[in-house]
Amino acid sequence: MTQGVLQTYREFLPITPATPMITLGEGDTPLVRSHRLAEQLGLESLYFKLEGSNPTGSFKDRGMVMAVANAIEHDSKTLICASTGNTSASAAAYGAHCNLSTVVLVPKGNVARGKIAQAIAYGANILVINGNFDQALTMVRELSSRHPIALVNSVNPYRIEGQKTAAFEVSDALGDAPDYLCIPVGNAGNITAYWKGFKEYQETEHTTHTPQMFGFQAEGSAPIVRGEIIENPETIASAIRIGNPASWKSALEARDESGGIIDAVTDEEILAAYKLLARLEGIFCEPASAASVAGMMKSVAKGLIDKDKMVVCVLTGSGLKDPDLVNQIADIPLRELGTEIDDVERAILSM
Ligand code: AN7
Repeated sequence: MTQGVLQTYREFLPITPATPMITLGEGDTPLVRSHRLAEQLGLESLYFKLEGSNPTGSFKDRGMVMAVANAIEHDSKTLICASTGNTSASAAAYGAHCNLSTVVLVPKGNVARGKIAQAIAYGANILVINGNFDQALTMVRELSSRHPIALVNSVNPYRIEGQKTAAFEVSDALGDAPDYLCIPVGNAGNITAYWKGFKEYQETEHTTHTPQMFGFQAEGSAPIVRGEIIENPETIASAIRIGNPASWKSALEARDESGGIIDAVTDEEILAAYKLLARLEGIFCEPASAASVAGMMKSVAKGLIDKDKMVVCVLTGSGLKDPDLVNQIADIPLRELGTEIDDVERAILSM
């Protein structure tokens, strides 16, 4: 039976005797070694952390299980979040699992279809906001202070606690921390969580060092890189279409304490990496996730990554979340035929 992250990492988590040890099977995700992309780039050891293998298809489940357990411990009956899609899918799933009602605010027109489908399926109360993620987050912060409802965005410190378990898993799988950790940055909760996890694992002598943290924003939504709030963020990677990250300061700390970088990648670079991952590695992630690989490739080209060192790219969510986007890279026409075997044979032989 699957243990889940609360049980597996309970000594590192804010768990009390009153915390319900809930799980949907989150965590314990694969760390897959790259073959073809690593070879193309001349990298000795490149790995992908497949967070799309979590129960709702993204890394959010690690933090959500902790935040929801804490909400239940404090007698909350309702969860609320703003979301570019994955947080709402995760909140809705754990809310359903624990018989809580879940309210999600999503920006109109900028959430991938699969993520909305999940919130609907899990029975969340979905409010579509005629504004962007940052405006929705401002509202849920205020509403959760006015009412006894649990805010489960990553401004909730229990989310960060749960998410840091991914850094433990990466370190356990490799036998030590990697040298570089490449990760997409949106609201900046995940880079904050990984950095906290890597530091705790070093302090407790599970690892000998911490990685350099390489965070990547999308060019049209790169407030941290530009050093200013972006009022109208844009990017094809809708998950990280965020102009005023809540964990801005701690993302800068992760960068500076680790000797890392936070850089921007263009939508073209994101789509190129998205396609390469699928075609060279057989890994279908969502576009926001591909930002980590796009950024890694850009950093290799700039000479910022030592090719002999160990590199991990975090692939934060599944490609199935955003099926419409595959049209942007699809250059394979779908051929329709009848049921004549000779026609099918001719088609195969002419490929
Ligand atoms: C696939 O779901 O913000 O920097 O509301 O879904 O911790 O925000 C999602 C973010 C990267 C960025 N990859 O992580 C939300 C939301 C994927 C994501 C990020 C998100 P953070």
